Amino acid sequence: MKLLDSDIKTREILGWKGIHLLNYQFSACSMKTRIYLNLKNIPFKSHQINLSAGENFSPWFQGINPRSLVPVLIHDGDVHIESNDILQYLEGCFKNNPLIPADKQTQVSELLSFEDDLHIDIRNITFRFMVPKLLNKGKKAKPKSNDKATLHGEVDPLDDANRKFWQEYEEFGIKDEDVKESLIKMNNALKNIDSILNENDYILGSNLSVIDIAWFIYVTRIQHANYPVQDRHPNVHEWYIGLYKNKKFKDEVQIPSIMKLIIYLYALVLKIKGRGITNFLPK
Ligand SMILES: N[C@@H](CCC(=O)N[C@@H](CS)C(=O)NCC(=O)O)C(=O)O
Repeated sequence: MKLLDSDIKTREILGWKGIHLLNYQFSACSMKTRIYLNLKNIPFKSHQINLSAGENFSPWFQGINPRSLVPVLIHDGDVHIESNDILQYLEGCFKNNPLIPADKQTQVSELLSFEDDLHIDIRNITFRFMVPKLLNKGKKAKPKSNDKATLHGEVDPLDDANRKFWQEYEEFGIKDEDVKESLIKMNNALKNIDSILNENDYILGSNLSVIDIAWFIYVTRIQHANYPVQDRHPNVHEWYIGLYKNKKFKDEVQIPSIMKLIIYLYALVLKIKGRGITNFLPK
């Protein structure tokens, strides 16, 4: 989704030449975009927006993305938001190493949109089983900036939805019924992918595509949350191991040892309390 020049209030970026990615090292959608850029050998300048410190709600960033979300692509001063739109836009610009087969553009678009719909579920699973609430304090949505970017001239409703998510998270955390629902959806999607991978090397058939990148990120994330991928979806596990061997994938999903330790200890506490992920998974 390309923004209009008049949408952008942080005007300095309009003069940026080449490819710039405003992203956060540990954000799922950012990882997806970086892996894509790596696989296509597209040189880009990465600008880190620290979500844990709430930098996505700084007036500077709010003046760029009306949704206050990463990633944002700036290509010769044009601003693009929404990770899946960014991939499809870049594929149109860079024809080398195709990752969206020309004859499957509609299917890819539908599958990316399905994946995007599950983003809230990945959030629920992450913030319920991977990141203790205490560590998410800085994530409270900061007030709307006076110079907020617009979406094609209008106020963007998805920004309010995101702010509401953080407000409810602050008050209630992730509720049992929400995370259960999210796990059902994730389990169903992975079951389906598992049966596809029983017959194919990749999700779209015999060639690697953006759909593999997108699901590689989700599988990374749910594994961190201790979802038993290998037990439940063995073909997905095999496919994942294969992709993980590639540095262009692997390097983008690394997390620091301290984060691994926190995740491990948090999972242990939840397990002892009988509130771990396995207590919520569908049969
Ligand atoms: N549909 C959007 C989702 C973007 C999104 O939710 N990004 C997250 C990181 S993965 C973010 O910026 N979160 C910051 C926040 O919620 O405050 C996309 O694909 O770009």
